[in-house]
Amino acid sequence: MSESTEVPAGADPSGSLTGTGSPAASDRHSLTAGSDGPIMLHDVHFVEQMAHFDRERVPERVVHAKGSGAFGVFETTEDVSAYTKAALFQQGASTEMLARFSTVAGEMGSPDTWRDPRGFALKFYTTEGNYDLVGNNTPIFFIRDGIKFPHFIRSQKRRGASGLRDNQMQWDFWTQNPESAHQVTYLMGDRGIPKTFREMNGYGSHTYMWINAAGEKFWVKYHFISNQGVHGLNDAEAAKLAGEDADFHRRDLFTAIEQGEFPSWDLSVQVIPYEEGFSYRVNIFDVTRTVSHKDYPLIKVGTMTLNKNPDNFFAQIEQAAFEPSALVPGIGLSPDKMLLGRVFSYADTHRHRIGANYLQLPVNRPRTEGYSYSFDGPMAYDHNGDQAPYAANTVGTPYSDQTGVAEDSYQVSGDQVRQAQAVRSAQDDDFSQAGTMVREVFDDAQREQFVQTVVGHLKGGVHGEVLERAFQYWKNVDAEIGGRIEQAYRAG
Ligand code: HDE
Repeated sequence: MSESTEVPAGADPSGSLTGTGSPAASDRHSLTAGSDGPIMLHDVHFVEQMAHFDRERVPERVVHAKGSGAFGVFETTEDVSAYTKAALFQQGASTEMLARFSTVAGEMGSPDTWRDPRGFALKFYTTEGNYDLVGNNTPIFFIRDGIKFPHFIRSQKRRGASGLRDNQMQWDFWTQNPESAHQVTYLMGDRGIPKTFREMNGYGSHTYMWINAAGEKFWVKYHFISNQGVHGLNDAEAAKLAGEDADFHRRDLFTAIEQGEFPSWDLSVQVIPYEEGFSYRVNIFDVTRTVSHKDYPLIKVGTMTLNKNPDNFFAQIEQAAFEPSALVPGIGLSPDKMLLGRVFSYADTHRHRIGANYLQLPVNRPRTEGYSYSFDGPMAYDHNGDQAPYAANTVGTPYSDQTGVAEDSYQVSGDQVRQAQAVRSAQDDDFSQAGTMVREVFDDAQREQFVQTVVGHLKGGVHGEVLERAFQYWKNVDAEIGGRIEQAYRAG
């Protein structure tokens, strides 16, 4: 008996195309020598479908692999021209943008609700080129020197033999790198697992430079405050959701936008005058530190609203390439060693993950027009026509020729050394700000929850010297909380 060839209800049998655009013979039957015979190699449609399928994936991001995104608009409602000349931050400007939210350590299919910081990556398609602000939902980070980053990330990922994650590795790394205390306190606290992507804040985390039209420089710290409020999940809620719906955060974001409930965030900045930045009591170029809001209050800039879901997840979210090196006039970097390490790493990983011409993809391409001296390469789509491939030339192709002090530069001096950033005061140590969070930001219930969360994490396989060091780590943060953690651990 031969197989049914009935066309299912709703199907359209009017024909599909091959990759070269001609009619495809069949999407349901390969070409064979007789109905029971072998497949013919000259079934080009079959061969093309298989070969393309074999190449359907690009490598997942080495960190922040699981993420979700949406398009939107950033509207500058306030006048901050005293601090920056960037076109996107001039009052009344409205700029199309893309946001991608992510977990850090998990792989592409990992549950959305694992305890982890969340990425908060933004791409603004400005009239002066793309501006990418690639931050997290926490204002701080685990380490202060980029050279430690691969080690830190490997301690969060999987063991060589078992392929399992290992809390012992995590605490071994954290306790040997006490600058992590502030971020680990945040991670184990109430905001350690956001309820949804919509209900978390975003931070630039590093200190960046702003430059106004007169050439004056300022240091800024970005705060995107959620208009949906900030809410978290506890371990039990998160574990339940991880089992029931690993894509809980992705589903929430997509559904909300689909239903017209557009999430929004107000952007404010802390502005630190240029000279003060070098002498403030904590090192503002150390990403493990926050800067007091009393000293530098938030100044509102505008509002970001996400109002459009991707048409295609792979093309627009998986292939989206965010990079802290994408800057526009009026915005610069700072001497933060983590930030400077990142400036190299992102475009490098994009060239590996997506390809040398990743900036030509619709989601990544700038909206500006002009001449560029980047030529050819794999999969070149845009081209330079018959433009002279060298500068300067006698045929008048524009080229750039700035000289002298760079507008977004800062002064540097000293020998080339390998040593940590300068400690500026007694408060500029690794434990003070973490201790303040435990004592002054958490309330009693949050402190109790925090103790339970840390103890639960330690009970997930932390032992021996690392366990002892973990108790000491928390005693250094706050003697009382450290004592409570040790006691609760030993009691249970
Ligand atoms: Fe990243 N990070 N990172 N990071 N990061 C990446 O870039 C890296 C750091 C952050 O949604 C990678 O495209 C180094 C801090 C986000 O596509 C990679 C260092 C902060 C995303 C990379 C850091 C972040 C990434 C992996 C230390 C918060 C997701 C794939 C010097 C302020 C972006 C990719 C997206 C992604 C490197 C530290 C945030 C490998 C070397 C600090 C939100 O390039």
